[in-house]
Amino acid sequence: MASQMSERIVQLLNEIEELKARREKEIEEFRVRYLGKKGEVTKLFEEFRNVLPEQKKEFGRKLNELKQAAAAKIEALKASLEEAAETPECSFDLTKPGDACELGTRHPISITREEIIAIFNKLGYSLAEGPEVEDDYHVFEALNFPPDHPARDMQDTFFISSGKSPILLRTHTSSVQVRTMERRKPPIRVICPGRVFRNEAISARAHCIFHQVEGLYIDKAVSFADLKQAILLFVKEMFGESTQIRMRPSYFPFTEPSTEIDISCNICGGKGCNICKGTGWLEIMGAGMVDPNVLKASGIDPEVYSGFAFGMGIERIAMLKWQVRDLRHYFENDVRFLREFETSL
Ligand code: 2NM
Repeated sequence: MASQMSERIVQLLNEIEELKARREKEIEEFRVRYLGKKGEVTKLFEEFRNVLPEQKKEFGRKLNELKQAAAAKIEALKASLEEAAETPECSFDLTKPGDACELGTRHPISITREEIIAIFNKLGYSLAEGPEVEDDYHVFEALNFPPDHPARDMQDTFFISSGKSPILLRTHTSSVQVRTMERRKPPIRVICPGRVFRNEAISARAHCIFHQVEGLYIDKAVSFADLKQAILLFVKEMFGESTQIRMRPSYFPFTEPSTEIDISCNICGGKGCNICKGTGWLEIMGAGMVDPNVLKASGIDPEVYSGFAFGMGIERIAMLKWQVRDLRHYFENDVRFLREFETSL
């Protein structure tokens, strides 16, 4: 009798240790099977009565151990089931918000270009664009450049093909204005933004690729006074109402007379500082009355019409507006530089 009970206790201990449950219902079934009123462990307690008195102590201890082992196993199964319920099978929580995706910023050249265009749009200028790869005629010939002009030299211009009518990268966007004059009758009011290319060594002040905006206004009786007023209005919108302009005589093949335009230094207000090198003035663009030869070449009668044109480098305007010290920043796209313009979106 005693050895039978011993065997049964060891058997049940092993059985209980092996128990596995995936549902709460299974755990309850185990409890009933072992610890219920008619359960296996309960049955052994009933048989305990028949155990010889001198063996009662030992069997009592063994039985209590079995009962505790069964109860502990059932508790352990319940706990692991609860834990499993808290850790879903799919480790992705699809309801969680995603990682924030950082937004880029507008490039200062784009911000400046759009601001320039918007100002001239208000004055009635519309946008015109043209090819970056051009022919000699539209970049030089039609713009009154003499055959031996230094800009036509390999030193200054990137040539794609040579020969009688070379193909090249435009050195200014004036070629777009030539194409506009060829196609359209006056009145013409266009603004031409675009990339231009010059064979120059890269430094803080020069780059072989840069951006220009040029403007052209042709109608009957357009005068130098109209040019001056248009530029003054642009400058006040761009750099502030108190900005002054000054015009210095200059020379371009495509305009006569020609002028270079300065603005009063927006840093020192004209008193003189290290930005304006003590002069109180900053050069911002070139302009002039379109040469009659240029009008004639594109089929516009200079006896009937006159016009003015101007051109500026976007990099330079942006440099003056935001005190950028080195032109190379615009081309390196270092996010620490670009982030500076976040608020200008
Ligand atoms: C400048 C300065 C002065 C200019 C002239 C023309 C055209 F096609 F009408 F003749 N377009 N742009 C011009 C005039 C450009 O840039 C410094």
